[in-house]
Amino acid sequence: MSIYGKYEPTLERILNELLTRLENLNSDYQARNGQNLFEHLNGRIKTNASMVEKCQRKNLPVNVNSALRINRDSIGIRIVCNFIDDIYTCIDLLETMPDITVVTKKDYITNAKKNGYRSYHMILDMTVPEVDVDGNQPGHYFVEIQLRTIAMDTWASLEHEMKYKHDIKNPELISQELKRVADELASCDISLQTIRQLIREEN
Ligand code: 0O2
Repeated sequence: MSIYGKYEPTLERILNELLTRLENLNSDYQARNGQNLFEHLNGRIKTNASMVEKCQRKNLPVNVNSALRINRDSIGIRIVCNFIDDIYTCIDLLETMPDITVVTKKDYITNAKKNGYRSYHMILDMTVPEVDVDGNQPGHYFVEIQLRTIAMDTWASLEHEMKYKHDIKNPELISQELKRVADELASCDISLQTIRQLIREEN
């Protein structure tokens, strides 16, 4: 039996609804502005094994309350944008969705993590017609949104892969190099945005 129990179909439905809404937002934006709001989207329900491992790592009881209430990333969506500005436009649009309240925001773009990680994280509280784990109906479900540029996403994927390689001979050097590359990519993101601005000013 999954840690999500009878709530799993609701998680799947919410994920699919949000992905559709975001795709529609992108199409509308494209129609109005002639360019994409984001380059691509990924969504996932955190796997049972991964959620159980997270509960154990945090010394939480392995149950549905920990999975859906204490941990807030059972539903996760990653929005990957071409330019930094587009991330903040997406955030503004997400905040206007009527059945969504933003619970937390972490701007690791303005304040990068020590290892060089950059991304913007939001936890949303979404009101849905289905019952939730506290017995409320309409219910409330948390959703984690991560917003990044393509460069930030490339770096995070590589760094994530490195974390699971335990046979690295010189981890300090690798961390140092990863940090250096993260900073170089951040500088490229700023340059790309400046180039876009220059092109816009010419038109
Ligand atoms: P997965 O497999 O991606 O879901 P939390 O850990 O969620 O209880 P915290 O520490 O406040 O709470 O979360 P934060 O800082 O918002 O980051 C959560 C997620 O961001 C992680 O989820 C990663 O996906 C991503 N992340 C954060 N820091 C890093 C980093 O240094 N490198 C990379 N590659 N990703 C990072 P999970 O649950 O760890 O994993």
